[in-house]
Order: sequence, then C-alpha cells, then structure tokens
Amino acid sequence: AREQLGDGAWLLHGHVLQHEAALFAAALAVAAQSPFRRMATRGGGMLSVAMTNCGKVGWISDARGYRYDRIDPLTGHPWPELPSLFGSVAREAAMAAGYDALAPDACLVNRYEPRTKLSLHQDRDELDLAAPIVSVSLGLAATFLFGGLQRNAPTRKVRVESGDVVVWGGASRLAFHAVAPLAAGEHRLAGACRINLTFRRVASPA
Ligand code: MD5
Ligand code: FE
Repeated sequence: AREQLGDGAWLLHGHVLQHEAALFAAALAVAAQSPFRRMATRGGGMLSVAMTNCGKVGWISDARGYRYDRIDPLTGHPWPELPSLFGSVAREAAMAAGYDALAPDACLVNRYEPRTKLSLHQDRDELDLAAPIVSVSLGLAATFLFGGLQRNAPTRKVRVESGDVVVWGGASRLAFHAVAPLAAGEHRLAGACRINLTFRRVASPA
C-alpha cells in the first residue's frame, strides 16, 4: 500500500519486507568495514544516533560542520561499496513512488538505540535537490516527525516499521523532519535497535 504523506512524499508500507534479513545483513557487513560511530557537531555536541556510510561518498559531521567525503575519517579508507541489493532497492522504490529510478551515490546508515533521536533538520548538503531521498526502516519501529518548509511549521507524526520505505521528493525534499526518541523494545532481527538506510543522490546530475 502506498500512502501519501505530503507533496511528493510517499510511505510504502512493508515494501522491502521480503528483503528485510538481507538488507540487515548487508548493513552489518558495511559496519564491519566502516564501524558505526557517533559524530561530533559544529556546536561542540555529539549526535546521539550512531552512523556509518557506504557508496561513493559518505555524510559526515565534525567540529567543522556537515559535508560529504569519499574517505571515512575513522578508517582513512574509502567508504565500503554500496551493496548491490541497496542499489536495486533504492532504484525500484523511487519508481514505485512515481519518480525516475534513483542511482544513489551515498547511503547513510543510521543506528538508533533506545532514547536516541534525530533533532529537527533539513537535508540540504546535496547538490542534486531534484532527486528524491529513499529511506528504508529496519528493526524497531520509530515515530517520524514530518514538518514543513519552515522550521516552525507543525509536524505530523508518522510511525515507520521494519520493511517500510519512505520516498521524499518534490516539495518534501527540503521539508524539516525529526525522529522522536526511540522506544525500548526487542526486534527479532535487529535486537534493541533501529537501522535506517538513507539513499541519496549527492552529486549534481550533469
Ligand atoms: C531516519 N534520517 O529515519 C531519517 C530518514 C537523516 C534522516 O533524516 O538525515 O539521516 S530520511 C528522512 C527525510 C529525508 C528527506 C526529507 C524528509 C525526510 N522529509 O521531508 O521529511 O534516520
Ligand atoms: Fe534528514
């Protein structure tokens, strides 16, 4: 079932449930090469969510701010290659939501443990703002807060469960959003955590 969340934003319920175990295993394989880590922020704080990346470039945050880089600063090596299953899922999910096939050059892998959260923000570190973002939820369910184009716009709560995919494009590409503190729980595959795969097209299309 495809549920419209907003202008250009689509929730595909259970869309990748048949690949749940393989996606989870591939995320762990990525983390075996480039480990999950909490990143520093420019303000001197720390993100509570642990992150890693795969693909041509990875999203990083440190005292200098946010950016994409080809090298993992923790290992000093390029980020792991995008698993082929990740590529096919991103391409297909974008199309299922009515967009052109997405060829992601970045996949941010977020690991939420109980009480961790993502504060309200926009994703705007990418050059290609025409391509949608594809987000895949695995493990514990979370409450997603979907806002508007202004920081102070009201947010709508959206529950995302393992195997759900959200495609954020069009007018929703730059919408403010957050993830509420993760509730404790136990997932048969992921244990006490939620893994989110965020597929992006970072480079300009040309
Ligand atoms: C997550 N991650 O659940 C989310 C999934 C991030 C992040 O927000 O930046 O790592 S992606 C959610 C998203 C992306 C682009 C636009 C919108 C939501 N939106 O319009 O609400 O770990
Ligand atoms: Fe985001």
